[in-house]
Amino acid sequence: LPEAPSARPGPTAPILPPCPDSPPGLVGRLLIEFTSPMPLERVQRENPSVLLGGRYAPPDCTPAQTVAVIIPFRHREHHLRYWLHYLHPILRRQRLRYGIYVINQHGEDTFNRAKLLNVGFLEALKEDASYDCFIFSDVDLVPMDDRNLYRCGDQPRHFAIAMDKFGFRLPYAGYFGGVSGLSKAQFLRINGFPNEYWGWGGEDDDIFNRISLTGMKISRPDIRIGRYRMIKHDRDKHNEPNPQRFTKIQNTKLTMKRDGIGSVRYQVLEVSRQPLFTNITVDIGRPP
Ligand code: UDH
Repeated sequence: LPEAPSARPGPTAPILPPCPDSPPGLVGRLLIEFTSPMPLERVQRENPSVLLGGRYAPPDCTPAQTVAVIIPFRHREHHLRYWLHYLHPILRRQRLRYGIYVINQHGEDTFNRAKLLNVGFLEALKEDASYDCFIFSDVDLVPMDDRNLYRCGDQPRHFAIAMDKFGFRLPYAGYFGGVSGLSKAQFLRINGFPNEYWGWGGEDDDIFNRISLTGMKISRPDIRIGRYRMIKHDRDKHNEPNPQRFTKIQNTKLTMKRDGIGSVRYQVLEVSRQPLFTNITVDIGRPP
């Protein structure tokens, strides 16, 4: 594979001042729609400053963090084009140093979102050991406000708190789904995410439990800023609601020690650096 260009300044690059805490040039509320056609060539043309593999660093300042955005994925190319179209400009305006990782589940066995996110954490770090903030985003969720900053803080962050499909409200107090962010240290403190939730549902509640059980608290943006549009879609094949989810989330305290980032087993089949993202196709096995 070709060497990925580095998003970090080289030895001859000038030393840039730290990026300001509130990025200048944000626009606030955004118009998000999913009706115009969105060919990948167009999205690539719109984002010439993004480096191979979906890496970016601001030209005028040094960010405090390096952010890996991890997307669980299978058969959603159409959604990914909208996501890239909207998110790259937003993340640039937020003055982030970042990389985009699409973790593509190989084969047609039952989908496993949380296990794919664990794979994303490990594989992103293999590419660049300087990642210290991990944002986990569904491919069909686009923020409606660029003041919703994709960065990590002293507590795990929940970004997608006001989705259109839930009437722009949090569906329940412990909801942690859609888009969330943990620093490397926070992620390791909860032993990462569970690997044993096959099919739809429950894994986000298990992650919420892990966070509470380790004495951390969820941080959230203002409800007017944490608004999201979801791309409408039918239920995917091979991601049926998991009937075990209700009992499993009762047992997080017992399972989180043995099931997590320390026990994840998988095989990377392909790493492919595309112009706007890195695609990692992975065999994560199948439910027992
Ligand atoms: N995902 C895929 N491919 C799949 C399944 C899931 O890429 O086959 C990823 C994708 O990033 C998606 C995320 O996992 O955004 C979460 O899955 P989801 O979008 O299916 O979950 P959500 O709760 O929808 O958004 C549930 C089905 C809704 C059916 C509504 C019918 N009107």
